[in-house]
Amino acid sequence: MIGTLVATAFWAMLPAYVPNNAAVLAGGGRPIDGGREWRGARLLGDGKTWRGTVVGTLVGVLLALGLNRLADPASAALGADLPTFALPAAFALAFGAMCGDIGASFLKRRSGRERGAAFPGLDQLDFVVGALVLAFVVDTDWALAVFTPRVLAVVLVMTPVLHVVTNVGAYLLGVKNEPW
Ligand code: CTP
Ligand code: K
Ligand code: MG
Repeated sequence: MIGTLVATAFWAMLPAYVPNNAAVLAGGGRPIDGGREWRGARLLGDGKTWRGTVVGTLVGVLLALGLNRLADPASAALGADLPTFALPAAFALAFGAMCGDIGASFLKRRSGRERGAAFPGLDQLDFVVGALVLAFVVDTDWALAVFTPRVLAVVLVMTPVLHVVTNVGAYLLGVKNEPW
């Protein structure tokens, strides 16, 4: 019961989990804010680039399309009813995750935090909120069917744990500058 709930939550959120990690690998090049400042601090900072955002979104969408092909066998194997992703939903999850992360950087700069500074709580959930909000806006019926209250509860508990584990892992591997 709880196993299928966790499997469904993880599966449904994978297209939102992967973009930020892809952006870390693909990042570099021109910052989205073009170096502009607002009220004495960078608008977003050098950590939010066009390349990272575009590649991250693309990787998330492609992953969702790949999951679509695996949905039937994976559902049968796990005894779960794993959802497929229509293109609008796939895009909303991936791009929404990137937007949530970008919005968090905007808030970090407004609160005097330099690039790379930690903002506990926000760091672990910014992309989830962005992904879910955009998914509910773009494909409301799909989002209501997939993200039931119980699945949402699992997502909100599971995501911070996964975020900490993947970021510490990326830091230890040397691909990320900070372990958050
Ligand atoms: N990245 C990117 N574009 C994005 C998001 C991330 O290029 N939209 C890349 C950047 O190279 C960034 C790295 O991924 O430095 C790590 O992402 P993150 O931790 O979100 O950025 P920080 O550098 O920590 O900057 P901030 O303080 O603004 O979060
Ligand atoms: K971040
Ligand atoms: Mg960071």
